[in-house]
Amino acid sequence: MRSKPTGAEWSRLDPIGRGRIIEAELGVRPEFLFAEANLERTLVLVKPDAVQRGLMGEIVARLERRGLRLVAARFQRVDRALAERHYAVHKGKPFYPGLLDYITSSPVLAMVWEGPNAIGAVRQTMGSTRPAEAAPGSVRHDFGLEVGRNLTHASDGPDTALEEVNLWFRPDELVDWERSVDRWVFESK
Ligand code: IDP
Ligand code: MG
Repeated sequence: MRSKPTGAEWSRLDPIGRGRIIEAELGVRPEFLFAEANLERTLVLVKPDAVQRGLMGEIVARLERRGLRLVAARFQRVDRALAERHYAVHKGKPFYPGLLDYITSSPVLAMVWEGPNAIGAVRQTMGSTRPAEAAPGSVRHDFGLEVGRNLTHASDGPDTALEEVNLWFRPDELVDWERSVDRWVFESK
């Protein structure tokens, strides 16, 4: 049984990676060891329709106000290769060609956000995939009508979050930082 990595080695690992190491190497669920273990990172895209409609600020503001912490951000075009990798799971579905056209049609704002249970929290803030079914108050409800123009992407689970963060950002682009308000937002701080 190896003890957990320390110092720089530890801080370079993303929270999901840290949790996995704790679980694999110590044989215990990470939440029993560290209060920070439910700290998750998730990939968020402000898709082309939301960028074109001037909703970047609105969407960032909602995530900030929720208490989530920004880890990385890049405004960029999406080439076909990146679009295909990001949406590989949907290859073969009827909407796949249209989805690739949509996501490559205009720049996106790609971001990583973190916080306690951030993956579920961000999905909740964005709302259900189909805007007509999204909860009132969610981004997709408040600004959308159709599934093919649903404004945002957010990772849907720990495995996809890790894969997507690594697909869109290099490790040195992920900023480890603390806010003075963290202890007023994160109970474990
Ligand atoms: P998600 O974005 O809420 O995770 P997924 O089911 O993973 O939803 O689908 C990925 C994206 O593909 C959706 O956000 C939406 O842009 C698009 N999409 C999904 N289903 C349809 C559809 O039936 N018609 C058109 N586009 C769709
Ligand atoms: Mg999805």
